[in-house]
Amino acid sequence: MHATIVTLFRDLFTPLLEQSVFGRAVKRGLVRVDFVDLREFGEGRHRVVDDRPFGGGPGMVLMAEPVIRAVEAARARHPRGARTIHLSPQGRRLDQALVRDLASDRRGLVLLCGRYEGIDERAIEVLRPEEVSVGDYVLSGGELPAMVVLDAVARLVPGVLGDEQSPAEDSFGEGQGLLDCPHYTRPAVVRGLGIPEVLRGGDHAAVAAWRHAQSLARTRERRPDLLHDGERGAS
Ligand code: 4FV
Repeated sequence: MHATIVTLFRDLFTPLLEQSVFGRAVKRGLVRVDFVDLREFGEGRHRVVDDRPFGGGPGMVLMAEPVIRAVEAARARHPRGARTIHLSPQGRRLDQALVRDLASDRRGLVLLCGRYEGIDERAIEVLRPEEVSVGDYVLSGGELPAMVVLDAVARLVPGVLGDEQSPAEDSFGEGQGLLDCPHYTRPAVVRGLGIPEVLRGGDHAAVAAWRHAQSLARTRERRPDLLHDGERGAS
């Protein structure tokens, strides 16, 4: 996995690149992340990248030319081509199916992080990026959404998750698309609360059946929208 991040704030990514699962994947060379600093493509000696919106209104807008040049520079780092993703509330909602699609794509990733009120629309018309949203709320920038994409995709890169975890078992894992089942670990009693007996029986088939039933029940209860018609029926 090779991702190039176009941003004004690359230091926001440092903790992700140095710690935990993602940090280990970077150290082991399974994931490569580099940056294009949008400021370097700013105009004039003050390297301006934003200006007031045509038509008035609050805030500032990222100028088209600096964004276009920065993304072109990022794309040039991907000889096998790259998918350009603009993180934006106007985009397709990120879900595990899109994450799987991105992870299975041999091309690199260019992640464009907006700031201020957004990016001049002509940069979008010229670059024609895929637009992806992490949720229906407004953040201060595209950096956090970009980190969400990086972390979710990296988990599906072979070797990133040690054998202690398998993406298939994750929520929304391969083909299931269900919420995850409850998890328990030692001690067997916590504040007087025990654990489901089936988990102590050692009968793997029974455990798997119980976990699937729990996932289905939870999904029906909390996210019926995730269920296919057949699954929605009576328990
Ligand atoms: C966002 C989201 C998001 C909007 C304007 C950055 C901000 C600012 N990106 N999913 N939700 N972006 O709120 O992806 O430029």
